Amino acid sequence: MLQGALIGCGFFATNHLNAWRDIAAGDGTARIVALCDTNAERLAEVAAAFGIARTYRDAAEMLAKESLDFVDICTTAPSHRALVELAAARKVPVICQKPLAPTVEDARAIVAACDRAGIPLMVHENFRWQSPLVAVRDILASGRIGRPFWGQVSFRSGFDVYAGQPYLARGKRFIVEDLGVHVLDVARFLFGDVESLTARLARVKADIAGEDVATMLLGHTDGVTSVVDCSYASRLPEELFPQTLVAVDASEGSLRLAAGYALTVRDRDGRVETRDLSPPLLSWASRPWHNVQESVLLIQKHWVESLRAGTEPATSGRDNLKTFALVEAAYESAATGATVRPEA
Ligand code: NAD
Ligand code: 89V
Repeated sequence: MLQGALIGCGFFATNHLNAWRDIAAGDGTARIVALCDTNAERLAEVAAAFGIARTYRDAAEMLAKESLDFVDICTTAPSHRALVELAAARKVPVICQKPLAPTVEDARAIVAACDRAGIPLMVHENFRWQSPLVAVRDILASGRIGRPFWGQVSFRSGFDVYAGQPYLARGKRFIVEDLGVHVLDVARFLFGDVESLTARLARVKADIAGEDVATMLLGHTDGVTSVVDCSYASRLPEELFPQTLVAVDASEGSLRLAAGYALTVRDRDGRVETRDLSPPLLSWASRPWHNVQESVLLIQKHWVESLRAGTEPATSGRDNLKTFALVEAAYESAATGATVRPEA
């Protein structure tokens, strides 16, 4: 059984820990043996909730004392580089939450540190692991609707994300950096790498520092044109947080993943299929987060499989730099008004 430690016991970490507990109780391939958080109160609370006795307030001390097969970093971006570099110095494989870093320089330094140490790095970029989105990708790969030429990946909501994650209201960069990174990654997952990006951003909510609306036009290298749009300022008849909607038009058919995980496919023979792709509600999950929570379990299982097999995880650091480049390109395009060629 692989022995891991989790660093950062805040808002999102309980999802990681619940998923690790499922894995330990399931096929028993991995478990969390130690926890670290600089906040003593939070550390004690989470340690008690998950029955993890070995706790540390300093990651360097934990890495020195524990014999670990991996660390799972679930702190916010400003701390990622220093924490990954500590793990890399001890050659401990790393999972690091998104966004990988606050700057492209730090993101590249993180990937380089792991490469130099010869250790795997997986960015916890979990949206592409949501089962409805995996099902969409499988349909595209099957050729049932032919060759995609247009797509839309859309996340529009008015959900109060600031209540659980107050730091989201304070950053000069907000929706593209925090949520756009997921949705842009889904666009890459479905339609391939991107050669051009044009973006417009807006701030609608008055009392936040960054942008809460983004509309991006992507030119994919395989010829697909996609629209990726995100909003936390949309007051819709039905609140869909945190659903990602997808539309694809292809040479022989089309596909729509609509509200409520409702899939409609018109295939190359003109047949129309409708399917409910609602994700399961795991025992520890709660609506409306359950689709994200399922994806946390799936990406962590993938990490364990990759680590055991010695293969590169789907959202490795190297892969994630390409998604990170789209985030940078979006901010550059919005600032200059130009179409930008993303640089990984
Ligand atoms: P949070 O602020 O609630 O928790 C972070 C925790 O890390 C805090 O308890 C803090 O004390 C601790 N910490 C900070 N620096 C540390 C250090 N150097 N050593 C040890 N502990 C340290 O943040 P959160 O909302 O849980 O978000 C954590 C990360 O998860 C962010 O990067 C966020 O973007 C990401 N996130 C991802 C998803 C997803 O679906 N993938 C969803 C929500 C949040
Ligand atoms: O998934 C995330 O990274 C979250 C949220 C869905 C709120 O944007 O921060």
